[in-house]
Amino acid sequence: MPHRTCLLATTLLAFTIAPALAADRARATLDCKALASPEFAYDCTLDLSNARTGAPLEGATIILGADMPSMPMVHNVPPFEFKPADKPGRYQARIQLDMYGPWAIKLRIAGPLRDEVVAVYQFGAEGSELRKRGGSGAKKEPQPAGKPGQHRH
Ligand SMILES: [Cu+2]
Repeated sequence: MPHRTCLLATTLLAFTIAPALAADRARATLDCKALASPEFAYDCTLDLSNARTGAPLEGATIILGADMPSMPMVHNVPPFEFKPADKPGRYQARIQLDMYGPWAIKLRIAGPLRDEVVAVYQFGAEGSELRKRGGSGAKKEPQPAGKPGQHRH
């Protein structure tokens, strides 16, 4: 048997097996509704599933961290922990931010799988709206020229 054929077969086998060994990722859908008071407080519902199989993630531990991508280190929002809600894969948490605007929400997930999901949501008087699904390397959004002061404290 020519050595080259053998090597090719081994390579193909490795590629076939690789996806099954890859760590599963979580798919997270976050929806927050503003409370009447206090200001900047939200009731958040999180639906978690296995991104590959679509199966709901039960028994997960989820810690939410929030920061403003345009102003790192300015806000000091404590982490919030989600509690299981009314259906499999659903969790809820009450969070307290300190202003409206775009927040990078980081979800640290442990339990049935381990993952970290980051996305930017716009938080306003009604609730949250997904702006941008993030990877791990948070890219800075270009500030529109001649429109400063969008982010005042
Ligand atoms: Cu801010």
